[in-house]
Amino acid sequence: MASTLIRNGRVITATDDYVADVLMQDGVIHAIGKSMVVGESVQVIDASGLYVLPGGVDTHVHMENIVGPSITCDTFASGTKAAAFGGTTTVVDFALQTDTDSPLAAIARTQRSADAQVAVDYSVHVIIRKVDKQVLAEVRHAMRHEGVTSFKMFMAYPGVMMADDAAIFQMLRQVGADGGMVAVHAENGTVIDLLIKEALEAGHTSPRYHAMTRPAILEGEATHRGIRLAELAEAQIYFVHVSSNQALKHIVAARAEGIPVFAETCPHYLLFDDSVYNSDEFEIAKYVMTPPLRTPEDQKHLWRALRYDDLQVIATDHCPFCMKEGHKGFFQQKIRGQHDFSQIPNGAPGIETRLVSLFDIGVMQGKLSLNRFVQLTSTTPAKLFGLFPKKGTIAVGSDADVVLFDPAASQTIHAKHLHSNCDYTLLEGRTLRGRVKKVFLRGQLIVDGEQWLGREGMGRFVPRGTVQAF
Ligand code: DUC
Ligand code: ZN
Ligand code: ZN
Repeated sequence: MASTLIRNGRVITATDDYVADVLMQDGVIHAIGKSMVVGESVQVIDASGLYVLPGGVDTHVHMENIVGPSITCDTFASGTKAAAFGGTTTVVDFALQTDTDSPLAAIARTQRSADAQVAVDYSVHVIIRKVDKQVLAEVRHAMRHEGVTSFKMFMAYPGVMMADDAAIFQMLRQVGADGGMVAVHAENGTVIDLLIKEALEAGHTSPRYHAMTRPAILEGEATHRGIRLAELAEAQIYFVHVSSNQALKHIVAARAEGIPVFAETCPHYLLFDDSVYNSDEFEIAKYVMTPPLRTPEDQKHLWRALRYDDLQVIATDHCPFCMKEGHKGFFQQKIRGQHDFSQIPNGAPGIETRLVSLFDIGVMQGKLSLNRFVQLTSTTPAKLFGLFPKKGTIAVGSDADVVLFDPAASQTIHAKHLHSNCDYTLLEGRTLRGRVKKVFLRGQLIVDGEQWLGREGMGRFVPRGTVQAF
């Protein structure tokens, strides 16, 4: 395989920051040095003035996922192409245990769809809805033999996705003992469903009531319950999409007690607040995601937690649904909830704008150091989900997943220029500093400016190890 030398870029990892040459060969980083001399067969790329970052690792994305009665509008092909353009070279999606199949069947089914389509490397968390002896046996098998070491469970959506506390406890106990991770959606689902029913009965049907029926206190209550279950199970636990200080305060306290609690937030909770819901226009269905956007005060706490490591990951929860009826052949997406907010599929796009938006509002605004930016978007997600050091860093022997990032460039975001199938972006018209210039997947150039050089199916399923956070 051809070798490429990235000359004179500023290499930034979670811990280092230096100018060097990086030689990529046979899909991995072969050598890092100064003024390296290479043969004529090696392609040399001048990266002077550019950052050389490890490819982003996004451990919370939804392609072709069934969410209630809808399916997310990105295929594995479109979603991973969008990921690549945004500087993300590894994604962890979901395999859903349905009523009719088992965890192992869910993994196999997802792989059958993904393998031929993915343009970046990938893995899956298995969503576990019901737990019995057979499920627990398959979960253990998935961890030991399939390289699938994380599982997601919902405390929300009764009758659809919700698992009861005993099921979550059983999973925490076994997966924790085996060194894997249970990722939890923490909201008190039964109380939320009651609030939704009452709102609709009162004639409150517009999208703003999505937020009003999912108050932060119910995220906090479920987070606290999840922590206590993990404590009893003596297991590590990971909270997805943390949005509020109500949740954070329990996470901070538990970590201070020495309980291995980990958590992510998402760019939308840092970019926007609940003032967007001050309208009865259906347009705000764009912001119907779960949990909903919170107050500016919550946002301040999220930034603080990111700085002091009470939050360890920023993942997108890329869960796209179109606003326009029939866009790219997708019908009945957000519009399903035109007369009933509870029918709006929950989720928003964000996979392609994660790095650049966080670079702008985090690094450029002095809230995150460059090292911390890399740690939150690549290194720690790789460590928590068993991908490190193959993924998540620039080191000799790691996969040559490399992003050349121009900190001096800027761009104005428009949905029509992005690569997701989604017909909108929450960042429409916003100018952001920083730009992904080139992306390499295992040494192959897949994004070169606006040019797509990748192809469907070139991504690989990555068998993962256990949690590497201790
Ligand atoms: N939770 C997610 O993680 N994604 C989409 C919807 C939801 O409730
Ligand atoms: Zn969720
Ligand atoms: Zn999600």
